[in-house]
Amino acid sequence: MTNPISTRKHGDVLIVESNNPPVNALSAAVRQGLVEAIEQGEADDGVKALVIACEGQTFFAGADITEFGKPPVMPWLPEVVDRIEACSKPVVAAIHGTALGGGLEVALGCHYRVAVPSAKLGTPEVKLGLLPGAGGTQRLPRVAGVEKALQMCATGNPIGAKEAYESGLVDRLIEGDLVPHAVAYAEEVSDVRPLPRSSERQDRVENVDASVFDDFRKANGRKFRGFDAPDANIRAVKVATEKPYGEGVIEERKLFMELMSGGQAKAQQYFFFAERKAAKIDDIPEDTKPRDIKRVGVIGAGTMGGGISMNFLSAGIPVTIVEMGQDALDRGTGVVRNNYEASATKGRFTASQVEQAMGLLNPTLDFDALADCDLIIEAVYENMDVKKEVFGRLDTIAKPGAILASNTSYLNVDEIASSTSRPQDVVGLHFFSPANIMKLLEVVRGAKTAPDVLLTAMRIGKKIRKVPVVAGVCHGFIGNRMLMPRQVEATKLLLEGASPEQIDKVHVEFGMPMGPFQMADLAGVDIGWHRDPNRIENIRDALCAIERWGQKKGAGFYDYDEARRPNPSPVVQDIIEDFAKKQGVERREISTQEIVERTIYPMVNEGAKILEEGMAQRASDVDVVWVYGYGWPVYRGGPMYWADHGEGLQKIVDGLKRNEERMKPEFSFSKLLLDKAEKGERFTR
Ligand code: T1G
Repeated sequence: MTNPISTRKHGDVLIVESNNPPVNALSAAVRQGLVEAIEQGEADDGVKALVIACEGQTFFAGADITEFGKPPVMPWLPEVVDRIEACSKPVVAAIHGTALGGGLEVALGCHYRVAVPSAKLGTPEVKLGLLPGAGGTQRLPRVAGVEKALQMCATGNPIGAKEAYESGLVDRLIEGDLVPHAVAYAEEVSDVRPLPRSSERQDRVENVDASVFDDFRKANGRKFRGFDAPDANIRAVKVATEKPYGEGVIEERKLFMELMSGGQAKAQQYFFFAERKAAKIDDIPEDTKPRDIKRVGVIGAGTMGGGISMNFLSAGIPVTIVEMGQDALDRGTGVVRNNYEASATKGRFTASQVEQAMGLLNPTLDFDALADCDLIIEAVYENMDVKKEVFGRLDTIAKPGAILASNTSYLNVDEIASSTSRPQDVVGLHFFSPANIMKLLEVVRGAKTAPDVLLTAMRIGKKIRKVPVVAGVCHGFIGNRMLMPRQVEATKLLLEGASPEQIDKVHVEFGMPMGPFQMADLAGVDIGWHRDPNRIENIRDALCAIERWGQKKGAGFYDYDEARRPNPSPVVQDIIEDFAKKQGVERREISTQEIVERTIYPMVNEGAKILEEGMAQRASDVDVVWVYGYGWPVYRGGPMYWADHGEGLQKIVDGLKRNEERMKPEFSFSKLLLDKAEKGERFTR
């Protein structure tokens, strides 16, 4: 193993550089090399100061997550950071890319920090179910202040170099070449004594009003609900205001070990790698090249078409958006502008970025304008005939090599492809609504989709900041297919005696953002309704017939007040009881356990069927779909991880068997699930 840390002298400054691609993770070799470099600099009388920098993409992006769960290898990170800080000569951190987690802790161990304006600094440990475990929760508030430390540690969101400079976390912003300027800065401070050691600073952690911690908790209650790590981060930062550094880090270590040994951290670390694995396509040739996407076409300027367009516009890719009529076109482009302006008021975009994005949008009624697009995405009415007609026309207009994508959320992509002479260029790009916000993108691989088309779809998905997951052609692909058994059983449970609020409560307490009926009201109870108010065959038809179409109508499964808060509806309760009577369903008390076994366990069973049919590449992809597409609580890893590590497959099989009769005829066991349970195997690592 070559030493990833190299040293070279520039005048009387020792430059210590890490070369540990891809992100300079603080592996054992890097940690060892840093300690040796510090000792080398300290022992050399010709050295008056040191600079620590990283080659490649980024400054240290944190501890090496691949080492987690393995026996610790010395020196461990807290020791390395303390050794840097104890150096008798000034050490300057030269930051570019992302100084994250242990990487920021190394920078905090340095006496000074300089950064290029594009750099980001953060403590994302909380997203791994952890907290900064190398002194970060004690040094960060001492350098950047308690409020900034709370925001960074408890949310895990990085801040930019400018914000870091304004908070005191960065001492100087470097315009131009980073390392030479960092060396010059080191020259400047080489004689400054006493050395500014972060752990010794008290001015920013004294006389702190203790209410700031509870206020922060309250302000973020919804976001942190169910998670262990955010509160542990808040507690650790609070200790920095109560105890000297030496005692504070002992408390930090205790909290860190508690989190590390807990199930949530394991689930969130599993998910970190699951998300990255989803980007990989297992079975295409290594040398497959993606096609170049310079211009995108979108057909349909409705909610989805507009949202889809925004993803590309925000990534600087021009979009030609086509509609059938001028009114619809104007309405669609108006919605796009309004969305941008609404985001600008929240500080997500500057006014010039909005104009820049809108300047890339080319609205037109002329279908032929799509002829020069490299990727054309259809977002028209969810009807197979309509889609086949659109693709048939596209086939005559689109240039050779253009990728033709459908945004369908259920329909058969192979059948759509069959309406063209180029099925190899057809793929599904299933965006989730709102398309400009939701990160999940199901990339539906047709039987004839070419490898380079699939690869291009995955790459462009990442470029527009989505999390793309490959799905096979089946009804509902991965996410919506697993949603169906949940909805079927939830509706049957209404007839059998459970209320919408009882079922939703079970799901919300499980950690979902909302339950099945709140979700139906949000999306629209009338989605997929046959629209004949006289044809009432189920509870949904009955609600739609009296225009209880959900939140948009102020009433659906719930009544909504002016603040859109859901209230149980006596009208709905009557409809349910009416239906139960008509269908001769005897109502009874339904337990929480039965609701879990009949609405969450069948999702795992369906996920297993998806895997046995090859409709997902791997179980962790199913988990990525559910976390990013539906808000499955990431501290439970995802449906398949939770089945393995949360419930256990045998318990799930037993629960499904207990309810099998009530779930027929829709329900049937996945053979893969039965097989794995019997053999004591797992879906995920
Ligand atoms: N350790 C090991 N591997 C890592 C890694 C890490 N910290 N970060 C990324 N990788 C791998 C990743 O799996 C992928 O591998 C490749 O690098 C590129 O990653 C004591 C305990 C830095 C913003 O949480 O946020 O420090 O798939 O696809 O989009 O207090 O990676 O190619 O085989 O994400 O350019 C805290 C996690 C750790 C940062 C770059 N640090 N990383 O994004 O590339 S805990 C983090 C990221 C800690 C201390 C605590 C991102 C990135 P492969 P990528 P990217």
